[in-house]
Amino acid sequence: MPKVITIERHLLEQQRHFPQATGAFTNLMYDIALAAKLIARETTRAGLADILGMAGATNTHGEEQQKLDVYADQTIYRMMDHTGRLCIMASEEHAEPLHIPDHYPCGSYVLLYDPLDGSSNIDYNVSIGTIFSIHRKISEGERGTMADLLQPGYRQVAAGYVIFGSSTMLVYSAGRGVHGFTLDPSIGEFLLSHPDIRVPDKPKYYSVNQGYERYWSEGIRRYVEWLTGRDPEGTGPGLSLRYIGSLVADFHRNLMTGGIFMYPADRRDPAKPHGKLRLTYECAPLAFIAEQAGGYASDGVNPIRSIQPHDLHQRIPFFVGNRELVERVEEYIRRYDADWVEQYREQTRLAQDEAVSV
Ligand code: AHM
Ligand code: MG
Repeated sequence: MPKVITIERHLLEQQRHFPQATGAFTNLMYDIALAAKLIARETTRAGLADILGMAGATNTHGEEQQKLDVYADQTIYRMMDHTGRLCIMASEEHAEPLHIPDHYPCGSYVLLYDPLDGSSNIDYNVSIGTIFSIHRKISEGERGTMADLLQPGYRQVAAGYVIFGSSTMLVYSAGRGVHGFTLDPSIGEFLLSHPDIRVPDKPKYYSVNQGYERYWSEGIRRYVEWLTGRDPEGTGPGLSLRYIGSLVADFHRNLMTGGIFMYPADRRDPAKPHGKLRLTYECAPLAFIAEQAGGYASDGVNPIRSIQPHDLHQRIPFFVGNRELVERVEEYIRRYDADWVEQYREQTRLAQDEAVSV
């Protein structure tokens, strides 16, 4: 009989590498897996249950929330608020930090999450996902603070995502490689199906919303020409295009096949010069996974992991995938978008100064 490794067994085996571990991290991951199962149960019934459609409320970005977003958001919070493992949380769906209620104890970890990313796809049965990022508490005092939430990506203890697709998978890294588990719905267990995931050396796909090409900078346009082998020298790798429009699904596919995902800054909306995706909830955790699998992530100027967030909901350009592809886009941006880089640096510096003075 093949060796069946449940997520519980895997986590306990990992814990043995840390003799001082109290088990809090292992249990936190186990709580996440349990929340994932509950969300999976609802997403797979989405077409049947009377759950589709808008819940009526709008989230912090002015977008209408759908019922499953609300369900996923509340499920994660409620699963975590009383365990004594976390000191503070933040969710993409809430403008403000989520504090642990006073009557519950606090622990030494910090959780940031995007409860259900790609929710505009729910109505069409397209894969969606949950993304999470775990830090250690750095503030003094019992309760967590904003300083605990606004830590750069390189300080993450662990990160991961759950993809609700043709099957449900949980993929995570705690700094010892990237491991993927598939939910066996018949026994309700996540089983280790993808140990030690590595990005293949030879990339297959590039993923970007090509419909926005007219808003792209010179650097991005030339880079995509290169990717597709249409550059003047004809030296590009000639990749195929795949774009689902659901970050977790696009990221997961490229992690397995090799390639690059990008959501660059564009000129569509002068009020949003920094792209769409959020540093703390989306880019930093996926950057952590990518790097643990041998890839790399950048905002086009700096490694994602080096960026000090100044706002919980900060948006940044995002390029992630095979290292040489991401480094190449940085080169194109340096060469063709120098003005933009200068402006981006200046805006980031001002936003950071403002955040510090508040
Ligand atoms: P959401 O957090 O509102 O779900 O938006 C994020 C999603 C990502 O999953 C995806 O990569 C991106 O939006 C797609 O955006 P676009 O439709 O502009 O290409
Ligand atoms: Mg999102």
